[in-house]
Amino acid sequence: MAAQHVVYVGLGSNLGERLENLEQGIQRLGSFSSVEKISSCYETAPVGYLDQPDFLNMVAALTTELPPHELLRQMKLIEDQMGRKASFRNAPRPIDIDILLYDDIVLESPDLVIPHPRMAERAFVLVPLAEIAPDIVHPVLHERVADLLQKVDRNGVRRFSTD
Ligand code: PH2
Ligand code: MG
Ligand code: MG
Repeated sequence: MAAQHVVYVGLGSNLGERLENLEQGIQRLGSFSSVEKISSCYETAPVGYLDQPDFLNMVAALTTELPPHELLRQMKLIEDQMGRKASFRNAPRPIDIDILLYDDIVLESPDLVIPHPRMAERAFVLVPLAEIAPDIVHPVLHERVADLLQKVDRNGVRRFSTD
């Protein structure tokens, strides 16, 4: 059996039925990985390009045999199948799925950088990630996720009720 890798992915949606989009995204991840943990859902103010609707964000822990670029390809397929249009960077989207951490690898290639280069600045990533993996150590910054979270402003990130 091929080795299993532990991967943390961030999911975001700010178009259409946001919660359904995230749930469908998670379900589709299950076709090539085992979804081990899912964070709560958070409603978050847009970061970067501000003139767009609020997001729902969550983080999932997966195990998979897929190597990083193959995992990326599968995640892009989900985004395409779920109607994401290629437009401008940070544009509103029904679903965005990003690899945050992949085991403790450090990878810099033109189309994929792991750990995700902006994860340590983003409360919409760190709040849900700290909920399911507070003790994971960032392999470049060598700091725990819970400690990284202490350094960011978490205004604009609030629990979203899914009942
Ligand atoms: N994703 C971005 C840019 N800005 N802001 C929030 N709140 N949530 C996101 O998922 C997000 C964002 C680029 O992918
Ligand atoms: Mg993103
Ligand atoms: Mg993305």
